[in-house]
Amino acid sequence: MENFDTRAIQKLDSAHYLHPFTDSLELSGRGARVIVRGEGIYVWDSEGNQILDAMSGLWCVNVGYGRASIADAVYKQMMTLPFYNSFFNTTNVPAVQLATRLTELAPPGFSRVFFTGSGSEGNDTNLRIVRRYWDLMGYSERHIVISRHNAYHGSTVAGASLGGMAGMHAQGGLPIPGIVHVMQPNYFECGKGMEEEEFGLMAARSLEEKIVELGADKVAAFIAEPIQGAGGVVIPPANYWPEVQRICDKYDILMIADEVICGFGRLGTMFGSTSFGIRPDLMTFAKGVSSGYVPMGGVLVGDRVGDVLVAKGGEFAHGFTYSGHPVACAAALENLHIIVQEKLVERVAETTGPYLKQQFAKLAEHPLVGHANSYGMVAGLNLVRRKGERLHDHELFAPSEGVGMKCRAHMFNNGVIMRAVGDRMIVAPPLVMSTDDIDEMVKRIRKSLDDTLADL
Ligand code: PXG
Repeated sequence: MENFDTRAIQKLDSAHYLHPFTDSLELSGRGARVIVRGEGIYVWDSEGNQILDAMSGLWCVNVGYGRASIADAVYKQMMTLPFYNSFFNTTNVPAVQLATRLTELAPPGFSRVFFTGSGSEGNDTNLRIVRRYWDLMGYSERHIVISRHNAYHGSTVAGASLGGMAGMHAQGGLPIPGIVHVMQPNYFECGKGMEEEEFGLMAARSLEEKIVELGADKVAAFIAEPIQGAGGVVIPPANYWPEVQRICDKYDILMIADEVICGFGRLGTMFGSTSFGIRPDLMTFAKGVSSGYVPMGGVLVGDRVGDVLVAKGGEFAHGFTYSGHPVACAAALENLHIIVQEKLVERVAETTGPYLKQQFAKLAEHPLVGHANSYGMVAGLNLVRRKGERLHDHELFAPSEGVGMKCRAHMFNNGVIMRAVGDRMIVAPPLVMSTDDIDEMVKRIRKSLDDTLADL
């Protein structure tokens, strides 16, 4: 392997590179870990450490690292046509092919796609589309979008506003007007004193209460991730989504499913909405659509909205230079080919998803783990100081102790990457994992839990 001067790279890094969601001063003190290579489910750092990437990069490398066929598709497209825009009555072949393919893979009734460069831009696009839709329908008063606390919908001004992250809202006067938030269906954190089903209904009905409070004639849409990802892999109670769908139908509110994490096999279905019986009008996608090999995102537009935009809309004054970028589309096409060809969605549904669930259930026996759950290839476990009889009896650590971050550091040192959301440790591994790979991942996680416990 190539030799790297890690210190030199770190010095240049802290001098010139402002990282996303990072305290740059703190990072410059410790130096960033330099990731230099990936193959399959592993990445390597500049010191030669092999690390099992249980976060798929950032919830995106669904087909794993080192896929030559994607690199080949990208090379071929770059040499044929590296870029052309789709603005002025022009199009390009990969964009047409990818739009067609996505509508084939989507649930029935999604005939159209709007391309962007990221999930954030996808959700900005959603905000523009739903307001435009209601304008065209003659209800321009319907402009408010309801989202949920702790949702993550991106980091652009609209994306961060749609998201429900208090830390993001505190910086820069967000959310922008016309976006409001309701409860998240997080039973572990918010359901004390209630049965899970009772809590599920209450969380869903917080949406109905908000609609009634605002007036349904003011509400354009509800946006949500089928399972909240960055918010901590929040798997809702089984009765939550059916009730939310009922409420949206009752008040004729458009449903936007943010499939940026849940899409493309993560939950054992091509789109997470299908797993929960959600009937969205719009679906945001990014990440897994290209497995992160190149930036790509967009919105799958259901016919209720798409037919109106096209038939009544005239010009829709929205778009990006890189909407339908031919190279990104070529990468996504090959990535989707791999997902279908290798039956990765079926693998998650039938084999690795159930196996991951079993293994995480075993991790729940660890003295530090108060609760563990999973769905398809996302899973999380909650670190607790002392276990109680039931879910809400556990004694939690104080946030200031930073136990999750300490545990995350042990994970890195033991060669596995997990994400810490407070004291909830989460994984979203590549969908190409085998059951043996899951065993290896769980072994490294268990060792790191032991090391964290020894620290305390
Ligand atoms: N929607 C969802 C559901 C996401 O998870 C976005 C939109 C935005 O996508 P872009 O491509 O604009 O980043 C995301 C992104 C984390 C973390 O801390 C998660 C994301 C991004 C950054 C950090 O887990 N998800």
